[in-house]
Amino acid sequence: MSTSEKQNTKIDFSQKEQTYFWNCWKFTSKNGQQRWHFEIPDELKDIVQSEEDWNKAEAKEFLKHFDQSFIFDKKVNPNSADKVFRWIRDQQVDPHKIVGSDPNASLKERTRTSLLNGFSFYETLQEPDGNWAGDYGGPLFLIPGLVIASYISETPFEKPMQVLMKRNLWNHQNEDGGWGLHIEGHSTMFGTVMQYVTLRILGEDLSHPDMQRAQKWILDNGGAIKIPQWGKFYLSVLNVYDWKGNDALLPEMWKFPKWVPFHPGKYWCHNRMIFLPMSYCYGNKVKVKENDLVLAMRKELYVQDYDKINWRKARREACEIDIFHPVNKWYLFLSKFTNFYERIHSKRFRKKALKYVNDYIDHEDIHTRYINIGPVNQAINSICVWHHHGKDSEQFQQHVYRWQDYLWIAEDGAKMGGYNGSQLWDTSFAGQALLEADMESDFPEMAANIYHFIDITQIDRDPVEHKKYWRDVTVGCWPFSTIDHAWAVTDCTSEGMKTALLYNNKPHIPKKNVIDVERLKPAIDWLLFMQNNDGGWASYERKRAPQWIEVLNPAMLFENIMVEVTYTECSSATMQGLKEFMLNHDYRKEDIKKAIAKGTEFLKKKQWDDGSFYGCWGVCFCYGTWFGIEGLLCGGEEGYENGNPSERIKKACDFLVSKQSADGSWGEHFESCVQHCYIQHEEGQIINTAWALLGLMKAKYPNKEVIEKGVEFILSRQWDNGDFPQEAISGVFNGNCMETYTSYRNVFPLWALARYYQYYSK
Ligand code: LAN
Repeated sequence: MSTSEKQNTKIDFSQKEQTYFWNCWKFTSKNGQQRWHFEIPDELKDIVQSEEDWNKAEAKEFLKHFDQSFIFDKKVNPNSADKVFRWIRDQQVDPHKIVGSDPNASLKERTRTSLLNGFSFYETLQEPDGNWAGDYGGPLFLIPGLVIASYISETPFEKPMQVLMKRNLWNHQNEDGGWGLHIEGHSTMFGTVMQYVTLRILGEDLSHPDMQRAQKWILDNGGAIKIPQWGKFYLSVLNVYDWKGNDALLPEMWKFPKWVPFHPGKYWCHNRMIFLPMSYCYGNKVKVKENDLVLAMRKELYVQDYDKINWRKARREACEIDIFHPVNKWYLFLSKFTNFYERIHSKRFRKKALKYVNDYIDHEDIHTRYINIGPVNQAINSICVWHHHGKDSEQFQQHVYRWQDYLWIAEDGAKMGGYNGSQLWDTSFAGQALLEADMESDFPEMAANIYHFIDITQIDRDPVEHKKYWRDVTVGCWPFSTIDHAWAVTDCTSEGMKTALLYNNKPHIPKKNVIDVERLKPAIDWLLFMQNNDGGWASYERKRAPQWIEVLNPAMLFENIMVEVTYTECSSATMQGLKEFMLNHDYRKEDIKKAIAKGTEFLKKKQWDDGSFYGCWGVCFCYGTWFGIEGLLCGGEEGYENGNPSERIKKACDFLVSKQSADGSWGEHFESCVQHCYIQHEEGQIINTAWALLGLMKAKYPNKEVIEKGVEFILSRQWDNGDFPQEAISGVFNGNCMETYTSYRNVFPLWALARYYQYYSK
């Protein structure tokens, strides 16, 4: 058949199954770098040879059905279940071993069967280099930043990606027409306006009834003038909000003397690395050129005439529904000075400050190999780099290359992850769960690959001129995701190190390179250095400024973003890592002992009167209390093994037990994080159940009935193929935004079952 004949063939895409379209996505991973590529199906190869060809009738017909195959019903569960990734894997791997379960067998036997099936299944998802890839979505404010970066730089995504980005937004529109801060959240001005402009950039307009519903939500709630600070920033870059409507984001602040307590160099690194490119854009008033779309959006987004808006007043406008953390009067006071300075600023000084900002952005780009610390500064840095170095520059092209590292394809479309993945984190937990089940010999390749990934992900470089750019040296530590990312985190370093040490003690696990004591010493030095004066550990850095700086938090949507905060989870994990090291090596033993003792005192202060611990990175009290218990035990508090538990352990266990439901499960709603009090989910959740059980079993909680009911609940939820269902969202950051961790549904139930199998069934 000649090419022209082929082109005339009408392909009936309506007859194709959903998986035909899913199969257009190919996934690759190298050293943890996750990338999805769209591959044109054979039937279309001759028809679509360039981006313009997507306008041909047949290609459009394909895209229509392609789009429909990613329709997702949020009402069933707003959390997608990584079906595309898991389906693709299922096609690639040989069927894994399934052990038949005998319902009459003992709980111990059934737990063993469940573990074997669970790990067999989980092994099919492991990447050849040892890590687990997965959906790290959840927040809805990330893709808009990236789409704005692609729009201003005239670097569009390929058509199928655009289609799925839109599909993802449609899938997550709430019934009232708006969008939340994250997939389970109620509609907010920030969420709704950001998705609205994203859809407009991607080609939708008000002829679409769902766009009309979105617009109605915005106008009914006061219009885009009421978007909180980050939104004001993004809209200003888009040129649909005046830069004058922002409080000054002065690049000059980087030139403050170092002793100033609110010097931006002292902010929590995520906030610092976002303020950095924001100050570049503000200093240069970067914006999209006025065009038809800009003019149209100015009309669509406001209740008042755009040209008559009082922008100075607009700075203070914010939609009530959005406000989680109101701005403080000190912020209002200080911004009077910064806003005044903007009016009189010296051009020479601005130039000098911007030069430092540029160098700093380049520094972050080079150190993280253009991934950047997170999705927000990836997008805004891209805008700055495009503006400063130009579209054809090597630097900008490197950014564009890395955009893909953040994009994930699932059955609900294309989304931007909260990080470039959670590879090291998930792999460490999987490694520990496998060892605790004592099944490394049943899954030798999985075990060897886990070790390999931990080995190749240990950070191999320090930021150059680290002091100039407010960084610490981090060689020998571990990141949350990949070696390319290379920002060290306390608990990731501890979990990575702990896993390495546990595997080192298993000589039968093959290792290409051994992570020996010399390689661990720098991590120990860093962890000891990272302990704060209050005895606790923060996330990436030591606390650099007093907590009161939080009064300058302008974001409204998040808490604890201004300075590092010491956390139960990071502290508990670090103490456990240090202890494991001390059990194996003598290096700095006395320092470690002191650090653990001080850490224990810190944890005691974090315990609430009811015995619980608030979790900052997982939902919520179940997560925090699990870490609290492990940390206290690590610090020497007594569990139940001798029938004489310490008061604190007893209280923590009593708290957990008081939250168990009649069916044996624990189920906590993400609102616990937001409202700072335990809120029951209407359904039992396997992940919460696993965390509660892990804590109770670590303390050797003696009431077997409590534990066994929980274990039965987990077993009852496991599927025949060994996988577990995706339930409610389980991760959180800054008190208000939720985050998907798709691997948690496998790793934590298996870990809890492992603990039960080993400790309680003997
Ligand atoms: C993460 C993800 C992992 C998380 C743990 C390791 C679980 C935690 O114990 C320490 C903190 C850390 C590393 C963490 C910090 C905040 C992050 C980076 C995130 C929750 C992922 C996304 C989030 C980031 C701040 C998103 C951007 C939004 C802002 C409000 C700045």
